[in-house]
Parts: sequence; structure tokens; C-alpha cells
Amino acid sequence: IIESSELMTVNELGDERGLLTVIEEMKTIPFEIKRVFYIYGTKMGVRRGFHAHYKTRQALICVSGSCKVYLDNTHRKTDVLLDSPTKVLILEPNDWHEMYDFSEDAVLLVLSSHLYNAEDYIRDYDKFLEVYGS
Ligand code: T46
Repeated sequence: IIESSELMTVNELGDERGLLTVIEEMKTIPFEIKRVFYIYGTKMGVRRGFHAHYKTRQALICVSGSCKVYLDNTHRKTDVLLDSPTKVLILEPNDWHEMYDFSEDAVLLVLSSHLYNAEDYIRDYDKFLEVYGS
């Protein structure tokens, strides 16, 4: 089964003090959050990621600055711009992803459905096609 990544826009709660955005597991995003990490201080021109997963689902939010995400689920290749803290990109395990074009101030927040496990990564593109291609 090929699941599709999804780009959602979440609500911005604002008042005279500023802005606040909420993300809740099983509500805003379709999985329970086991792990949180963030990518920042990315050097200019750097491209990272280059993998898919076996089980892990993730939500990517660029909470500061901007970056782009290249996605390939063997059926569709797309580029997504994350340039607002209200944009949430849901990545399914079968989404090969590469993050690039990070602005200097970019902080990419990642919410993950699983704890870190190096075995859950598919880092070889041919292996990715073997597992998810049809
Ligand atoms: C993903 C994209 C969006 C850990 O020890 N624990 C962790 O939870 C993570 C995420 C990483 N690491 C170690 C593994 C590497 O030695 O941190 C180092 C950098 O990780 P990696 O090269 O996998 O980083 P990215 O930016 O290529 O990918 C990361 C996530 O690993 C990955 O799951 O989907 O961000």
C-alpha cells in the first residue's frame, strides 16, 4: 500500500501578545508522538535526509525560517516548501525524503511516531525501490 504524504495548514491562535500554534497527537497529526528532534544551523547548500523508513511516520514543521523537502514515493516526486510554522508535512514511511534550501534561521521540528532505530532507515535508493516500488 502506498500511503501519501500530506501538507496541512494548522490554525494560528493570535492575540495582541503574538502567535501560538498547537499540535496534538491523534488529532492534528495522525499518530502518537514518541520522539521529537529539530534540525538547525544547517550550512548553506546542504542537502540532508536521503532515506525512507520501514515504520516511522513523521510530521515536519519549519518553526523558524524556511526549507524545502523533496519527496519520492515511487509513484510521485514532489517538492514542498515549508515556510511557515503553520505548515505541517506528514511523511509516511514510504516517502523517500531530502531536505534542502535551508534558510540561515531555519529550525525544522520533526515529530516522530517511533523512537530512534537505525534499522528503520532505508538509505539505499535501489533498496527503497525494491521495498516500495511496484
Ligand atoms: C528524518 C529526517 C527528517 C540520533 O542519534 N537520534 C535521532 O533521533 C536522530 C533523528 C538522529 N540521530 C543521529 C543519527 C546521525 O548520526 O544523528 C545523526 C544525524 O541524523 P541523520 O543523518 O539521520 O539526519 P537527517 O537530517 O539525514 O535525517 C533526520 C532523521 O534522522 C530522519 O529520521 O526523517 O531528519
